[in-house]
Amino acid sequence: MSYFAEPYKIKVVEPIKMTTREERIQAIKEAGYNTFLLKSEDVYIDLLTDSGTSAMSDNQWAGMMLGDEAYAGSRNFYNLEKAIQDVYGFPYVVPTHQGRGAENIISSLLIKPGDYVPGNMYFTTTRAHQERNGGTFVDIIIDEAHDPAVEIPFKGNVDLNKLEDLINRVGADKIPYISVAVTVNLAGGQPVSMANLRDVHTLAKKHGIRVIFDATRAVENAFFIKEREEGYADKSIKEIVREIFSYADGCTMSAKKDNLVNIGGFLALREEEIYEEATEMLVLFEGFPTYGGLAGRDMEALARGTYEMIDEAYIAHRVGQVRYLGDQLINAGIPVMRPIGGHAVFLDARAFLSHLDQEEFPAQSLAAALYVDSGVRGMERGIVSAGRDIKTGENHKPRLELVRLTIPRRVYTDRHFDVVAESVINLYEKREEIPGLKFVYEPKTLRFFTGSFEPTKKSPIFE
Ligand code: PLI
Repeated sequence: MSYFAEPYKIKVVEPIKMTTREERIQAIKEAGYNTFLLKSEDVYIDLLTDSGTSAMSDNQWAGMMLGDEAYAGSRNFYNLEKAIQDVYGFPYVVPTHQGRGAENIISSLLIKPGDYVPGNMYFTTTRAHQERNGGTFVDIIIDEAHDPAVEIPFKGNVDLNKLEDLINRVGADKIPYISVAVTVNLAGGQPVSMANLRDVHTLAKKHGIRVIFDATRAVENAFFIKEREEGYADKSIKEIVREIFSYADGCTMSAKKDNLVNIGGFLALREEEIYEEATEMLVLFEGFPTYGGLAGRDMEALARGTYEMIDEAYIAHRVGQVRYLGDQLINAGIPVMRPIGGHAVFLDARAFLSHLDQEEFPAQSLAAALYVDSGVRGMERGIVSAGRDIKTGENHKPRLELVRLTIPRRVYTDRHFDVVAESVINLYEKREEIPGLKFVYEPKTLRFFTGSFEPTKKSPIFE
């Protein structure tokens, strides 16, 4: 059986508000056509992100009551440390409030001005921290990852030639570490193969360069390896996760994704010296080493979530539910990023709204139009998210211009995804009417969060 019903049942429900089209037109106008600025209570099905939006289990909630809120030496920290050592295989664990807390620490410790940080496609906060510390991000993902239509099993792979060329061009001493995301968020949640991770590690070690993984959705990556890579079908998800991380010197983690918690993150490391330096930064920016940026109860929920995420039935259903939505759209001929990834379905806004120029922000407009149509909230992942080049001030123009429909873990039923599919198909039928947008307010950093827009012309879509 490839896709089965939820391997859990519902014990608590959270009612959601139904809104009218008129209310939604007003709400999106007030939000400056930016779905980040909508009030959550005005949203029917919230697919903005899978970050911190998971439903926790009864076991995790029970653990919350066992929070030991001591400033130092909380028992929940030791439970968390043990879980991370066991599941990921790193000896040193630095708890942070979320992923970017870990990114701040590792980037500040390892990157010097003038350095280069190769990575398999950028992620917004990851690149922002690298640049803040004087590094230049260099994209070393395979070319196919930038084409939404190419269907290959491991579209998140590193192009080893691009990596080797960079090492030869700038020298290994200018590369503090290679940053590898498993899976690759902005490439559509696409996985990296085990063989590729192994090869990156071998090449890095040949040149004495560290490899730091972004572990945010590594369990989803492990599922794809089990499903698609020869020799892994009979291995457990836990074994695959352990092997993945055996090819890294450390990882940053936004535990708000894989690990099924609403807040939390960590930096995990293999080298004692870096760990010691990291804890010095931790006390400055996050908190004491046995809590970082977290309450005892949060660390307990995270420790328990770290085991729930590697449950075979859980992860098969998780990826299957994302695919359930994706397949409905593919069958209806909607242009989406192929193949369907681990955490989200990405609409290809460039193909969907081929009448718009990329500088009219097609994905931003499509996300706003979807909200008005059905109260479904997605997120722009295209030219707005990519921001401007820090040297030239010009817009980065990514080939991928996407609307991300991100699936929270254990939150919605398949019926919700039927509604989402119906709305996207409805919009596709009247896509010519969807207008472009222009900035009314453009923040200097991470502009997608708080920027606001207005339509370039009047359209029935927004009236
Ligand atoms: O949001 P944080 O600070 O816990 O984590 C930052 C972060 C790092 N790496 C990756 C791959 C992410 O996806 C990520 C956060 N992602 C968000 C918020 C998202 O909506 O995808």
